[in-house]
Parts: sequence; C-alpha cells; structure tokens
Amino acid sequence: MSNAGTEFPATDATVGVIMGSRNDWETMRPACEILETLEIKHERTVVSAHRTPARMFAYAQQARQRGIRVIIAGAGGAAHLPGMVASETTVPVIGVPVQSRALSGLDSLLSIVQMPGGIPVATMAIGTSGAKNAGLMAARILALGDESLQSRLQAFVDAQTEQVLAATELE
Ligand code: RP5
Repeated sequence: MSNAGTEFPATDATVGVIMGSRNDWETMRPACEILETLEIKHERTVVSAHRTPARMFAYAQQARQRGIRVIIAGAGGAAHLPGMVASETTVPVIGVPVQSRALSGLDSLLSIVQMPGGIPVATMAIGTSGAKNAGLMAARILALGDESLQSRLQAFVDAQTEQVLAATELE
C-alpha cells in the first residue's frame, strides 16, 4: 500500500467533500455550491477507497484534528468510501451515491446505506439531489452550534418556499 498522497494541508474548512474519482465531480458539485451559498468553508479532493486506500485512511484519521466537522463522501459502484472513512473517524459522514452507468446508482446506494450496526453513514439520495441535500445536511449539523449559519439556513429555506409559492398557477 503506497503512502503517497497521505499528507493534507492545514485548513480552515469545517466540511470536507471527498469523492472516489474525478468523474464524480459533476455529481458532487451541488454539495459544494450549497456550502458556498451558505458561506461554509469547505475543501474538496479525490480520495479513492480502492485506488488510494492509504490516502483514504489518512484523510479519515486526520480529519478531526484538521478542524473538519462534517465529511461528505461521494462514490459510485462498489461505493466503499463513505463507510470506510466513517470507520476511521467519529466526525459525521454523509454519503452520496453516485449514479453508476452499469446499475444506475442502485449499487452505490446499497453499498453506502447498508452499514453494519456501530458505524453510521447518513445516506442521501442517488445523484445530484443527494449531493445538494448532503450540503444542506452538513449545514444543519453545523447550524446547531452557529446562530449566524442558522439564520442563513432559515433564509435559504424561506426563499425556497417563496419560490414555489410564486409559481403555483398551472395553465
Ligand atoms: C468509484 O468508482 C468512484 O466513486 C466512481 O464513481 C467509480 C468509477 O470510477 P472511475 O473508473 O470513473 O474513475 O471509486
């Protein structure tokens, strides 16, 4: 097992967004967009459970001391990244099943959601909706101890409600 890529820089990010492949980025982008909208500092990087296992364990083991308070982990297919990261940290892990070509993401969903008792992963929906909700779930967790973020989150929810109510007329 190579130790390459196991050093992570100092950061002021509170959310770590990781994904198993560069090819997951378009799925995971909405998570980062929500974090940006809510002014939550985050970092993002590729960490593969299978191709860079030492990097995965190092990321999980260093996360808390680096100041990361929530990890969002996206992966597709045999999606072991969220669960294996959760096994090496007590930082909350939110899993996003990436839509796979072969099985449309059902493989990813089941790989992430069917964790054994003792190691929790908060599993979102398949694809970009799941990524967006992962960003919002991270915000809800952090807002428990941050009144300013709570206000921004409530404003986001209110704006969303208004947007729906402004377009209820159907022809
Ligand atoms: C997983 O395998 C990644 O999360 C990705 O969704 C899937 C396929 O990876 P690539 O072969 O596209 O890099 O590790």
